[in-house]
Amino acid sequence: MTTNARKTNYDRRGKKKIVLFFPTPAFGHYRIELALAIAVIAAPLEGKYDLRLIDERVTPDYEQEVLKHLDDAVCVGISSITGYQIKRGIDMARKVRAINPEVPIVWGGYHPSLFPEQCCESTACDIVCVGQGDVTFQEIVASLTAGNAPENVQGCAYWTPAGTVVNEPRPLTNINDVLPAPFHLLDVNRAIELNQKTNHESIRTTEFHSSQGCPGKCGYCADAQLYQRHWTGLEAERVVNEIEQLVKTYKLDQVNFSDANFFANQNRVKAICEGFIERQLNIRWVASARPDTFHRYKPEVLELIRQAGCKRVIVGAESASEPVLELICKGAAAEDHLKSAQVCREYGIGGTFTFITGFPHAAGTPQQETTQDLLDFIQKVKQIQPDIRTKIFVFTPYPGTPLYDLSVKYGMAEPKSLKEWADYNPATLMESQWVEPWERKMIEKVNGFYFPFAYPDSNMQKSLAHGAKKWAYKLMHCLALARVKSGFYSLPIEWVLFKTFKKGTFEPIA
Ligand code: B12
Ligand code: SF4
Repeated sequence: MTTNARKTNYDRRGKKKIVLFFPTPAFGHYRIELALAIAVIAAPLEGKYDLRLIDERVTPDYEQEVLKHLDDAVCVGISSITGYQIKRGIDMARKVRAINPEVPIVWGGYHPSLFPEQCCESTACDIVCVGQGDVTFQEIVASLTAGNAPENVQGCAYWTPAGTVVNEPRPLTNINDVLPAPFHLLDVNRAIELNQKTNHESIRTTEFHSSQGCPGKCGYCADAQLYQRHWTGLEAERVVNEIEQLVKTYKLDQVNFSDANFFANQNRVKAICEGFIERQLNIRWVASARPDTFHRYKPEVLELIRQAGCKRVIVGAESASEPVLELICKGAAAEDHLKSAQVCREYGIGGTFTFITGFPHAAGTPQQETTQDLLDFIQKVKQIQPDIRTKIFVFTPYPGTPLYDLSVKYGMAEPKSLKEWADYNPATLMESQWVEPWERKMIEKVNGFYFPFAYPDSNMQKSLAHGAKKWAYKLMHCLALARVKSGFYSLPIEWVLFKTFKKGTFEPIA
């Protein structure tokens, strides 16, 4: 797609429809997390325009649903994070252009916010919403329906034949001033059912976004770039009211908070838990916590968290090595991880502790924390509480972060266009220069297979005690424990057999 092929017409007077497309965000199997980004930007436009929210993963005939509304469309909006979602977004943009080259295409989300000019250089994109979208998108739409390019809209960039114009940034909006996400514009029931089917589960789960930003400064995290380390949370009462409504409407059993840092404010968490208990919501919930925050919560609040149905906290531990924790500016120590594990055990709250291996280091210098070091530490966590799930991700440098800049300094090739960013994802970075292929295999084998059998969680303990497969599980448990204790993982016949019969690992994040 070349720049001079553009026929975009910013004069959208008289147009009534707004098409918002949420492309599949990641390659491979991920649970469907509701497309809340497009719901939030749709909220202020409800009742004024005919809104079509289309999620590639959920909407049947999604392509036709996007393409059939173009002639009467003010614009087509596309949401994207870095990587595969761009690929799917570009694919849809090409189809839109082929049917109606005049309709402006607006991109928003983390990736376009980081590279507004680069995005507008691609003919897949005319306008970029930088950062929060609710007010900016509303103003972009107002500008287009008045017949103008978004010249006076803060927080946006837009293509013109003379080049891309980047407007001044928009100050952050307090999340309490943002309207509730209109879940009814998304096909929530279908998303729930698809998740139930793919994950073989009977519970009904959906996402909820209750705060934005995070005061942390982890060097691999894109959050600071968008929210400038400024955390704001929805008032507890609003969280409880909205969730109560969702539970009733969609008969929910579980809510997954998609906040960057749900536990940032202890008083708010306390009030939310009290609300859940008072209203007898009887739901389970999952949320993310920093390792240094969670174990410092007051015992009475931790008890409330348990009583209010917290099923699992997702703790971004990342590393147990002091130099690595310093490199990544985690602001937490290995001791914090272990204390958080103890809290999980004491209060009967499940945990998923995530780790990252393969942080950038100069050529010729050794990795500061080897895969074996990390596995040894995870063993300590499992010994404290076998119910804790542990995930090891291989580091992928995400743009807009200090560790991305360091990776480029150490020789990583930088994508230079929207199209090149489309191929940037953990799957294509398999040959990461900081992790050897054998280490990836080791992680999959030991963390994904031997640890869960060696330190069985409550589900596996049931399988060890009862059922037809009891003896097979018991045998696996003994073998795995012997392997873990001796550190001898060669000739992993049982692992090869397991992989032949079962795909994936046992431990989903939530
Ligand atoms: C849900 C989620 C997922 C979901 C869905 C992704 C998605 N696109 O929503 C899944 C599970 C698939 C996922 C996967 C991954 N994720 Co993720 N995920 C999130 C999470 C927790 C919440 C996103 C969300 O729903 N926010 C709520 C909505 C309301 O906010 P929003 O998306 O920012 O949207 C606002 C604006 O951006 C804007 N906007 C957004 N879209 C649009 C569209 C238009 C047209 C307009 C005008 C405006 C607009 O307006 C919205 C309202 O203000 C965020 C962290 C966070 N708390 O935000 C990380 C986050 C988006 N993920 C991230 C990452 C790195 C990943 C993974 C790589 C993790 C991993 N190691 O596996 C993978 C991706 C793999 C791949 N690329 O192949 C990074 C993204 C960094 C980047 N440069 O893009 C984030 C920011 C986490 C972080 N702090 O680093 N993730
Ligand atoms: S604690 Fe989480 S959200 Fe906050 S900066 Fe670190 S990684 Fe990002």
